[in-house]
Formats: sequence, structure tokens, C-alpha cells
Amino acid sequence: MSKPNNLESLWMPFTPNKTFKKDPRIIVGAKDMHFISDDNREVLDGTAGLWCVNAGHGRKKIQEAVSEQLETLDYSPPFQFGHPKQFELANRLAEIFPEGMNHVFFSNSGSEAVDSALKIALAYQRARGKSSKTRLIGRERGYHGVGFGGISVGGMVKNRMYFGSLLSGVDHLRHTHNPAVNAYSHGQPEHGAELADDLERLVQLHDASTIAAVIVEPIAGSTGVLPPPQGYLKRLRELCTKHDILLIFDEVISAFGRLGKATGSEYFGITPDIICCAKGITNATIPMGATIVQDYIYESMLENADAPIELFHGYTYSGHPVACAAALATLDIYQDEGLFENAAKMAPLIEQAAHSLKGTKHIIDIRNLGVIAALELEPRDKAVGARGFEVMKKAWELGLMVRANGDTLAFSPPLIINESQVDQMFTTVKQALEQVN
Ligand code: PXG
Repeated sequence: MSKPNNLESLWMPFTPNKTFKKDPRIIVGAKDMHFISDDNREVLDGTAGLWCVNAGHGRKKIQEAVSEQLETLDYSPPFQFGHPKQFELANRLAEIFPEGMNHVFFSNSGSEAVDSALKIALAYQRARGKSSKTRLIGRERGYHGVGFGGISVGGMVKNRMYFGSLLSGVDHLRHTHNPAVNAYSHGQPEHGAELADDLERLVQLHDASTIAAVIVEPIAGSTGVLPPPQGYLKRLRELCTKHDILLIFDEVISAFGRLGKATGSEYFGITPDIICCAKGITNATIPMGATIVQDYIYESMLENADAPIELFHGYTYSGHPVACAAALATLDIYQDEGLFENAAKMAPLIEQAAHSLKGTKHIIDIRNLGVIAALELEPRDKAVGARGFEVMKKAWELGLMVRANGDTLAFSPPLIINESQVDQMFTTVKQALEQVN
């Protein structure tokens, strides 16, 4: 496949456009665990694209389902009309999501799944007569996509600082990263459960009667992979229940097997009131997001609605038939191939391989959980992120795709990964680290 000869018109997202266009990395194909670059090299996908191609690339079953759906019903309006596959998919998701979470609202991305969750939380509080509960609590270093709702509850400064005053009535819990006591933890760090008590501080400040919901990623991804301290999520759940505050888990990266179970909620044994997901739901083939709620939220909204339409919210492409077909085929693959189980099997190998890099040039911390690992590098003086970016580029040259979030290198390969590919991932990144200053 030929190179595009003009890169100018495209404004690339979350990308240094000037630098990229001088030295582009172009991907022209993908199969199973590999991307193919425009200079015809196979590059091991250490990131499942962007944490989303959980079943690996180029899956025939999904292609066939999508193509058949395009022939049968390419589109139907989601407001006031239904098509069979969106009901079927909602039922399938209800089966694999935690007990009592049997109602699904569809959207087209993680950002929309988050916005939908926040809006449902506010509308639910109002519907049940608690209309003073309007405050939303996020967490420092949280990532919840790029909608105004998501960046308001999110806690990554660059994603917030350029965009004005954001939503009002939002506050943040402290983040859980504490390398002074937790560096090089294997899996969940030992220290920091008490950081969940930060919610008590916000309750003291605002009063629980003004707080609608708390939203957190059960394992923070984009900020550089922060597994929750042991006991943290349990404590947060208990405090939310105590103060009658909804707990929203943003599982955009943790759902669909990333931790070896269908959801992070199942893995951690903590059930929230609302879960947001996206990405792996369709193996990233067709955009889709979903917001799954506890039955009592849905039932209360229906019972207490003050208009025939119970929720004034939805997207032209909510439950798009082609996305539903892709998602159903994806769920079949996860089940038929036991991919969540394979993830659970690979997790200890990834842990071992990642931590074996301790002592390698630049590394100051190593973190892991499930099929996720992160190597934190010492930032260069006055150039935070530069080293991470260069290692990412070097790894690409050496045949590995890895994500650089600032100076943290994140690994989140497809769940079909095998032992020798785990080895290859960490051997290659080690070479890259050694070749970069
Ligand atoms: N919530 C979480 C927890 C996410 O990780 C979103 C919401 C937003 O999803 P959409 O589909 O609107 O992008 C995400 C997205 C990275 C990276 O480098 C992660 C995401 C997106 C881009 C980069 O870690 N996650």
C-alpha cells in the first residue's frame, strides 16, 4: 500500500501534528497480534490499539457479522423504534455484567458512555426526590474521555486547562499514586486504602445531600496505570453507600477481560451502581459505548418519570445495528475462545516479565495488574514526557507498539497474547530503553 503524499489537511487527535508529519508512523494493516507498517514491517501490538482490540486484529467472525448486518439492516432510528440486535446485545451484556445490573444504555464511545452515566446519575437523583444531589465527584489523575462531563470529573491537567471553567459543582478525590511507599508493587499496592476516606473530607465540605455520584476508574489507565491500593475500592463502595451517593465505575479499559474477568467490578469483587464501557465491546471494529445501570436506577426512573419519555438523552447512533452485530460477534469470540481465561493465565507472566526489567536504564517504577503493565521512566530535566515519547518511537522502529503516557510506558496487549509474545514485548522495550538517553 502506498504512502499518502499529503498529510497536511488532517488535524490529528492527541498528537503533536508538526512532529508527526515530519516523521510519520503509518499503519496499513493488522492481523492477530500485529500491525503492518507502510514500510511493510510487522509490529507487535503491545497496546491492543488503544486498549481496545482485545480479541486481536482482523477477526473473520466480526467481519462477517458486520457485512451481513450491512446487507440486512444498515441503520434504523433508535428513538421510538427498535431493532432486534440491540435488545439481544443488552441481554447478553446483562448476563456478563454484575448481578442486578440488567439495563443498558448505548452510545458510541467511552466519552459518551461517561456523559450518559453522569446524566443518568443526576436525572435519577432528581427523579427519586433528591434533587439537591447535583454534585459530581471525580478523582485527580482520572481519565473519563474528552466530553465536557468527562474532563470536568477527570483529573489530568492538560485535558482540562485549555477548556475554560468546565462543569460547575464538581470536586475531586485525591489520587492514589504513592511511589514513596508503593514503588515496584506487584499487582495492587499495599498502602493507600485510607485514601478512599478523602470522600469523607468532601462530604464534610459539601454535605452528602449535595452529592449525586462519585466516578472513578477501578484501575486508572491513561494517567499511567495505577492499580487501586488493596482495600481502596471496598472502602469507597462502603462510603458511597453510607452517604447515599452513587458509585460509577468507568470500565472503558477494564471491561471485557483486561483483568481476566468480564469486568473490573467482578475482578475486584466490588459492585458499583453504574458501569461505563466501550472499546473492547466491539473489539474496536465499530465505535460503541454502553452505560450499564443497577435495576433500581432504571426502575426508579421509569416509575418516577414526569414525562412519557423517562430520560431525555440519546444519540442518533445509540445501539447502531452494525455496532450491535460487531459486539455480539465479539462477545461470542471472547466466550468461545476463553479469552478472559487466557488473560488470567497470561497475567502472572506479564507481571514476572515486567518486573524483571527492574534496574534497566531510566526505570523508576514498575506496575502491573491483569493484562496491563507500566514502566515509569525518570523524566528528563525540563522535558517531561520527552523520554517516554522517544522510547515509544524507538520501540516502533524495533517492531513493538507501546503507549507513552508522559514518561510512563503502558502495555495492554490483545488478550490472545502468548508466552513468547510476552517475552518479545519486554525484550524489545528493554532494547529501546537502552538505546535512548
Ligand atoms: N474512560 C476511560 C477510562 C478511558 O480510558 C475513555 C473514557 C474515553 O473513551 P473514548 O472512546 O471516548 O476515547 C477512555 C479512553 C491512553 C488512552 O493512552 C486511553 C484512552 C483513550 C486514548 C488514549 O491510555 N481511553
